Amino acid sequence: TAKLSPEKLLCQLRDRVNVTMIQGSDGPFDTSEWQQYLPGKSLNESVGRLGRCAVVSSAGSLKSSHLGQEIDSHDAVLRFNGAPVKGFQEDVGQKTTIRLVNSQLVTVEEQQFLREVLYNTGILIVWDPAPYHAEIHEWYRKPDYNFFDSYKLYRSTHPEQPFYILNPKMQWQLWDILQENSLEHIQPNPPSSGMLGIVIMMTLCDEVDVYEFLPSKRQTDICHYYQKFHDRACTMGAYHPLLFEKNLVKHINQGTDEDIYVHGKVTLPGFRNVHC
Ligand code: NCC
Repeated sequence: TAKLSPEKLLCQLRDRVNVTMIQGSDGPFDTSEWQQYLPGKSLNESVGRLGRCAVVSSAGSLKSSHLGQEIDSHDAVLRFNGAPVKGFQEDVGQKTTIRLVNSQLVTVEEQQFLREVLYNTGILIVWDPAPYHAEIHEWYRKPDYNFFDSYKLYRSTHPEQPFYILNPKMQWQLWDILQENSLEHIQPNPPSSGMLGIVIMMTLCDEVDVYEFLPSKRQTDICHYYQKFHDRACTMGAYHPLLFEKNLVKHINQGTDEDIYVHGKVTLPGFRNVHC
């Protein structure tokens, strides 16, 4: 279904998707109140220059994968939402450098988010679905989930832990590229945390290995490796354009089909290594 060559697609991603975190100089966040809460250091300063990185999807197919050691051998590991490592190290490893969470988790499960120790490791990034190409001010007045109070509370209790808010413009810059490269019309819903996390790591790392985003031979209807819940929509997508995301990632994969089948592993270049 892809219309552009893998090389051109990588260039589009590199040049059109602006991966930035909200800063104290940005629009409605340029108040003295917000200066207290937003991290002083940029994400780049917090992580430094990264070589090999791993992105670990939360898919049920990670179960019994024995990928833990391989995942931990990377310089940095990104995980999603409430995906645990405790008790699952053998399959998913134990290193967590960055955890990308959706805003629903930072509000609805606020109590859990504020209490659960799993969130206290690594760098946190929260994202919230914004209206299509909305201005930051418009989004700020009406976020999909109002996570701002919870964010502030978390920052007050964990001031040393870097915790960023993803600039919402990124999700639609990425969505536009997904749409342009698909023959079908895509529902205008933002990409999944998985797809956002992949592109975040492509901006920070020399090379990115993604695990079980494209399912291996272990593919299953079990939604997450850490829960018993069954739902095909977890792998194929319902709200998020997951199927289109997966087609795009398959198209730019630099690894082998065997690596996908056996390890659920895709290898992507960091944007530093994309030459246009
Ligand atoms: O399930 P979720 O995603 O936390 O998974 C993180 C990312 O892993 C990839 N994935 C997951 C399961 C699966 N079988 N195959 C996969 O490829 C996807 O790329 C996914 O993004 C989200 O994207 O934020 C999502 O969050 C959950 C939920 O809000 C959180 O887990 C917090 O509890 C959403 N589920 C529900 O709202 C019920 C999910 O739709 C998207």
